[in-house]
Amino acid sequence: MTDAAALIAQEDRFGAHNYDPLPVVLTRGQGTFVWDVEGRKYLDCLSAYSAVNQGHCHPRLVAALVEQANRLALPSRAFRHDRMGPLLEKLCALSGMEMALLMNSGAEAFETAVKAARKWGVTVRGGLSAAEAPEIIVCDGNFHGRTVTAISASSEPAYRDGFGPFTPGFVRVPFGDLEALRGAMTGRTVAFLTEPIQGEAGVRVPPDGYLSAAKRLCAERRVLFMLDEIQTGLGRTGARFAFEHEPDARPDVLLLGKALSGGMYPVSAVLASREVLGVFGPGEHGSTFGGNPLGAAVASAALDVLLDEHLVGRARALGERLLGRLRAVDSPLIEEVRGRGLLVGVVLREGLGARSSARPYCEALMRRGLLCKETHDRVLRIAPPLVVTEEQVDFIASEVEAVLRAFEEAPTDAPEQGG
Ligand code: IF1
Repeated sequence: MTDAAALIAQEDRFGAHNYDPLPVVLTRGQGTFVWDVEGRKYLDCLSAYSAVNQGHCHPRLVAALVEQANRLALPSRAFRHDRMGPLLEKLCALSGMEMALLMNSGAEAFETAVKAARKWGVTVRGGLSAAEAPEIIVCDGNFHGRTVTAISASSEPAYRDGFGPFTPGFVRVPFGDLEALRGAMTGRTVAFLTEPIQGEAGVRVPPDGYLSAAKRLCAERRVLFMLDEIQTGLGRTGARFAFEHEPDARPDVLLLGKALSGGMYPVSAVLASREVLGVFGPGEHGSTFGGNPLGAAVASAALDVLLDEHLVGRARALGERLLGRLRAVDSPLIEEVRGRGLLVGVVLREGLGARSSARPYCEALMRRGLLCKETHDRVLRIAPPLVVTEEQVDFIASEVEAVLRAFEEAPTDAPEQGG
């Protein structure tokens, strides 16, 4: 049995099967590349779902982690530490928001935002009677995490089935539909929360102007406009934040995670005004690891790398190149190529039998040295680290085209196609 096979068997024997990973066992990463235990090299086109925007094992992030780990890792929030203030100020300067609250996972940022919106609505904005429960509007197809409250907001049976009862107070509307949003707003609505581009739903970009119009509508109704940029933020879409693709879509509440630490340590943040984050009094919210100096040191370095290496501009220019190259592929298998910056989805047509599922294409690409992941069955999600080069972008486009061509010739029931 190979090392890989033994490791897979060991993982399957002792680990819960809550994922269906590609059959590759990775052991090393550097920049845009990862290597498996047999020494094969792959171009990473997932970036850990956009957490590794700065590239794998970036030397500045490793150095920040090691230096801080040798000094102070976790004093707890019972005491202050010297990494907190500088990171908070850097985050607010980068985002233009007034204050931040640091947590660990994206789901915790979501939970924090839900708690803030509810308490803000009831104790600051008002307008709800004691009998009226605050409501938060979310979008069909959303993904905000795996906690019971996050899946309570989800429309996806696969994320919800079997895990109820659910947290009440979420109202769902179609993504991108402003009139549906308007119609769903009542006196109980305290916030509207959406991803600016839906990642898990298959890289769905809303109509131009949707975010700005939603923000205006929220302002008219004194409802918080909250954006989950945990996946789209920090350069991924070719702007610092995806809301910057529209003229005036700055949110009242901004959720960050993933690339906030460059994938080197779990750090998430909720950024908002003093009025909103002021709803949390001492001891009312937090977590053991939230805001610890180790994560703060890594996050500070991750933001420096983002700016020093001009990763936002790279994502914009190389994303345009990648989208252009993929859109130029004339294939009967492709329904649409969509996305922004280096967050790209290749949507396969329906009705092609086995060839409508993206998984076999991902497995074929894996055999050709390129790692990406299917989302929602028919979408190939392509999101390389933002340090990707022009040559590597061309390689990605040519390999995707080669696999598509192989599947074009394949009889519909041939699973082992493309490489
Ligand atoms: C998994 C999906 C992506 C996110 C947005 C919050 C979170 C995520 C927009 C929660 C996390 C991850 C979670 C990971 C796979 C991946 C994912 F497929 F699940 F939906 F990227 F699209 N908001 N997304 O994308 O952040 O708690 O994970 O730190 O759970 O399988 P987290």
